[in-house]
Amino acid sequence: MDMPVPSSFNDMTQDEQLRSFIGWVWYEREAVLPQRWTQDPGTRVVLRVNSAHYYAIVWVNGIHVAEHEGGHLPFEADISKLVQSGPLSSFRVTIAINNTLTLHTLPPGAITYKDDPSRYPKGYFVQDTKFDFFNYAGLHRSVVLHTTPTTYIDDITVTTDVDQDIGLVNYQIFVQGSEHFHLEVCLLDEDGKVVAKGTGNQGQLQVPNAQLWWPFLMHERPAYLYSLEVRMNAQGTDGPVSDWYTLPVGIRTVSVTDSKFLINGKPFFFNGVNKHEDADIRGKGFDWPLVMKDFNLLRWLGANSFRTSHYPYAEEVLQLCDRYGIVLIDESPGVGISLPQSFDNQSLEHHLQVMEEMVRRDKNHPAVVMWSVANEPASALKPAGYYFKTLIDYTKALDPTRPVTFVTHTRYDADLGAPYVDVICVNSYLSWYNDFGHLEVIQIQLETQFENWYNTYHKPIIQSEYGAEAITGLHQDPPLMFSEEYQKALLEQYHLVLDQKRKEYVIGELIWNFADFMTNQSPTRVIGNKKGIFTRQRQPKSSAFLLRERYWRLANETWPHRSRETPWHLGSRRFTF
Ligand code: BDP
Repeated sequence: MDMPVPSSFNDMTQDEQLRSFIGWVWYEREAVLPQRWTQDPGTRVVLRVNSAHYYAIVWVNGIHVAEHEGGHLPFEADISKLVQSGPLSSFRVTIAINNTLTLHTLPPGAITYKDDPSRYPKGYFVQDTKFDFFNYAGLHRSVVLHTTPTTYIDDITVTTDVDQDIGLVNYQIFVQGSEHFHLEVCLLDEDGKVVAKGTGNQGQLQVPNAQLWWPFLMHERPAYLYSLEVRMNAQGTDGPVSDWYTLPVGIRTVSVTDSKFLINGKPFFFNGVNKHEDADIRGKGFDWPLVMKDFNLLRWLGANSFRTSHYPYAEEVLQLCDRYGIVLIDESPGVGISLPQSFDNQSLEHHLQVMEEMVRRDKNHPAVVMWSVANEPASALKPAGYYFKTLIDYTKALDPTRPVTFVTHTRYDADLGAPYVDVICVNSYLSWYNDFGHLEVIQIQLETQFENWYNTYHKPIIQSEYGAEAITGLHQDPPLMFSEEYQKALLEQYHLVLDQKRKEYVIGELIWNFADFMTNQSPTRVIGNKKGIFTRQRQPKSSAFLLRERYWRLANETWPHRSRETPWHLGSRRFTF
């Protein structure tokens, strides 16, 4: 059957067996390459898979070229030898994908065989998961072919600092294919003017009167991006080779005190949301119109941040965050780690590998200000202390410039991972999963929650999830659960306490969730999770207007000196694409 890429395969047909399919699916297509690529031995041809959920094996003309575990991070294979060996300029690429989750995958899952013949057919099994979103599968992001010279710029690491009004840009460049190369770097401002130059594979550029990268609404000129142009010249086996790459660079600093999160030395508040990569029909497939609509809704809301709950998002999303000044907490797929077996060495080793791939992919984005290694693990279990200490230490070693956290729902006095985080991120569903229907208990319980955490750890706190389900169009006053009024009233109760605690040590609030999203079927889910403030089709519920009023007001109060947003105006519009 024809299958579009990028897309999840699950919702593409009327076939329920395909929708809930567990096992191997096979993607295959022929591709034609320009002769230039196949005839020139100085060209390196690369096949890059941006996301294949979950386990993938790749063949080119039937020859195994890559294998990868993990559904949210890219991998690639050098296929030059295979496509340059004969006169053919077309070749076949085959990608087999298995969506089975086990106790050692991220996220974990388990296949349970039901072997009571009086209740289930022979061989019957189900995939159990401990996370609350549908396990969509397939090629969720593009599969691309690209070329480099045989000696090429393989990676660049940029970190930035600020000294008075001088921006410091530290760079390190990794070249593959030859030991003998010459590197030139050049930093350009947004007008294309060269502001600093350097040579060699590492160094520091100094930018006097640097324009800093500021979050959306925190400054009159947010999200300023310089361009780092890297040019390499080398002596290859067949003569001189050159390669170049341009990387957007935002100069900014991030630091954490016992009660504040500082960006460029100024207190930053996460007025934001949690998201999912999720939509009708395409499932988790990347879709530009959807991404653009979401960014426009974020800016309409006055939201300055989001968490990539509960896995790394497409790189295009991070690039837009850099450009708009939307701050990110970048989260790994460590969601639903709940059984003791998922804390063992095999799981830990894979988790470390995922952090390595994630930091390598996302390290240069100024929008990313913190790593989250997990969401709601069973962090009261005995092995959790060692597990999170190892994971957080390792992440800090990979990237010493950003704070690291994980998001908890464990009690403050039982959490064995919390001692190792820089910021306490806590989820709570007061008057939803407990004391349901009783909005009057939220204030006292939330106050207690914050005080307990703060008095134990003296670290800044983010309310990293809170919310309630609302079926759009369902109204009930006085508010009852599942109505738009109840969702709104619950948020308002949270806000009363958040307004107080923001003056002390609470540094952020991330609503659960930006939009309704698909989950497994269950008696508590009405075709998915309905805690969105937008529907799955991105239409606002009443709570979206409440949040919009709040976020714009908070921005105006906290950062009054920023210039006003340009008002919507009639007349012609300029589109860039
Ligand atoms: C939290 C989870 C999130 C769920 C949410 C909910 O982190 O993934 O979707 O609860 O139940 O515990 O709506």
